[in-house]
Amino acid sequence: MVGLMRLSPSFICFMCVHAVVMVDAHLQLSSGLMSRSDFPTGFVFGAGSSAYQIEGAAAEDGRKPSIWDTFTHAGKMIDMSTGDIASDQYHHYKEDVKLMHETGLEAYRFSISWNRLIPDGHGAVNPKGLNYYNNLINELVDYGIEPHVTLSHLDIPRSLQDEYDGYLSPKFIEDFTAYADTCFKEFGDRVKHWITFNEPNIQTITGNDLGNGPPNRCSYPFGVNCSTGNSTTEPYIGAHMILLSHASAVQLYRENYQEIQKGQIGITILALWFEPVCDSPDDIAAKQRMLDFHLGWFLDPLVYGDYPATMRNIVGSRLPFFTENDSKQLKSSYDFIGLNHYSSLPVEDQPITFNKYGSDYIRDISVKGLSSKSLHQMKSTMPVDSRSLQRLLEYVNLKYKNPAVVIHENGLRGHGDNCNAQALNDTERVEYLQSYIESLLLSIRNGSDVRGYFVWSFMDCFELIDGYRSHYGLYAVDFNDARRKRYPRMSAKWFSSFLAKEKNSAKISSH
Ligand code: IFM
Repeated sequence: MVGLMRLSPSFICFMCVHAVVMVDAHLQLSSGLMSRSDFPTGFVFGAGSSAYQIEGAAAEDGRKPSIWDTFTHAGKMIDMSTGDIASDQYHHYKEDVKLMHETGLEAYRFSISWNRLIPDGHGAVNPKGLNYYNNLINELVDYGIEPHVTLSHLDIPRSLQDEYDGYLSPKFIEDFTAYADTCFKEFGDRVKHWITFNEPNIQTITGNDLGNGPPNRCSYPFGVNCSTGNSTTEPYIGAHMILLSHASAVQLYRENYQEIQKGQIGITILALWFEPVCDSPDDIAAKQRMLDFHLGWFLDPLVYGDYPATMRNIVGSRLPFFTENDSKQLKSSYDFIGLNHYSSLPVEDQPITFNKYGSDYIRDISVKGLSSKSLHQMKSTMPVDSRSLQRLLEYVNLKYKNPAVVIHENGLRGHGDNCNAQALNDTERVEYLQSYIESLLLSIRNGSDVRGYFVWSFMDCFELIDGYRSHYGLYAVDFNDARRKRYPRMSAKWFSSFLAKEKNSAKISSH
């Protein structure tokens, strides 16, 4: 029949994925109705950073290298960059905190550099490192900005890597707990929100499977440019040790500090959402496998005390086992779960792929969607679909007993020159943030227990994926300027006015 054509399955698949993006554009247009005061009492809005990405002063005041210093100094970044100076917050923290205050931030999420505080990973505390973090925390507290502190944001002391392969060794648990102890003891009178690890579910994939992040370990035929490693076992061993280290630090906090300091502690994982490319049973099953390997890998042990059955079935004995005691210690070892959410990815069932950019973890999951090229590129190609956040939060609510959740990272990547007029007039980012914050509000109204939201990132910094070739900041940083001058983007102004609304209405209502 003329005029009737058969759509090829691949075209139909193309449409399912792209329809999502188009519908979302409509959703964004309808926004603007929400305000700060729509969020529950106690809900906190902030923005974030991490030590290696923002501090600079890499060789100053007694700081010794982390695995990131080793990686960047070996010329492993695509743009050959390092975090040696980065945004230089180490020298500009006072003006940065003032900027946060002017923006109206209620909280600032940053991480402590373990190797600045305890340069050898264990042993003596560096007084200058201690002084720096005390000053930063005091400055925040003076301005009424809550410090939310990550203990390990993908960086660990190089000395521990050299000594015993870092988080691949059980020795890591003891050293991490001792480091956490120092932080609780020194800063816990003012810090009430602790995050043990940031994105361990990506750390071990990039660091020990693909090798495209520190500690740059992988094995043939997976990953690229590693001199040593085992992609088949190390991601699982590393994640296991990190989980046990987290549980040990939480136990210490609960036993020795929580009652007096009255803080909260949790862990933060990268939490993408996944959509099956087609509605076929195979793709739907692939989506669930992906969720189990991505979220369940950490959330199942934390909520239920063991890895998801899917993982055990597929990974077998390469997946370490928890003792009864481990499981007990892990279960409920959080006051909140931190989720870093950027968007959703299409997932397609795909039996076994091998190529030199492939990942053994992805081969285990047998999905296509993350496997091609490399995992570290994924965020640059993500479609914008703020409903992915609603789906994620609903899934976490239903599958993991509605835990308290904090969205610790959400933001939009910009590419290229970060200080030109177009980069400063970042209307796309404004739309992105507005649409995601709206989705968040809808999720809360739908019953999710979300306690906070942090934009990634407060200002441009050294990006883990591609150094200074991309940026997420509300503020641009001129990396060609010795003083690293900061410039507000449109998104900073938008976020500021969004946050100010409540203050205005609060003032009005108090009269
Ligand atoms: O910059 C990173 C951050 O360190 C961890 N989460 C993703 C961000 C953007 O790539």
